[in-house]
Amino acid sequence: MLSKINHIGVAVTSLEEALPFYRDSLGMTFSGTEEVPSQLVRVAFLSVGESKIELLEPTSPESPVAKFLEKNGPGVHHVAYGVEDIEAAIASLVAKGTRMIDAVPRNGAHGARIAFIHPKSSGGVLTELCEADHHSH
Ligand code: CMX
Repeated sequence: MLSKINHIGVAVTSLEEALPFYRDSLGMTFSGTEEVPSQLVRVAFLSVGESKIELLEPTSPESPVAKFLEKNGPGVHHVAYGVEDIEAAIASLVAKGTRMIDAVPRNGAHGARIAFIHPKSSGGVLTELCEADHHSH
């Protein structure tokens, strides 16, 4: 069902302040920023091999990332797995009793379709399913 780890999300208070460590100190490839209105975040993408790190900055106090930062401070926020067919993956998880935050996929960054599993159903790790946009490039 899962193809690979697509990315790891890291909550930050400021993309500008967080970027130099990843881009300059760790030497990751920075491929730009994008606002994701459906998630109330602005994200910066960095890649290392075929894996990505997604830095997440809240765009509103209502953002789930703003709430996370308030409670925990900056740090690892979620793990996202690539899936070929997100509806099939959601249906299979629901059939096994998993609690979804998104029972219907939403639009994520880079034209991907995403859905979150509730951390109560995944041992405290916020887990995302991510179906890449096959038409993009
Ligand atoms: N990782 C692990 N646990 C988390 C979490 C996270 N990132 N965010 C919240 N939680 C936990 C809280 O600690 C809390 O646990 P307790 O009940 O034990 O205290 C529980 O989930 C509920 O959290 P809450 O603060 O009471 O409720 P929220 O209103 O913050 O809702 C959640 C939590 C997970 C439903 C919400 O944050 C959500 O919908 N997240 C998914 C969407 C998201 O994070 N989008 C941003 C990423 C954007 C992107 O990648 O494009």
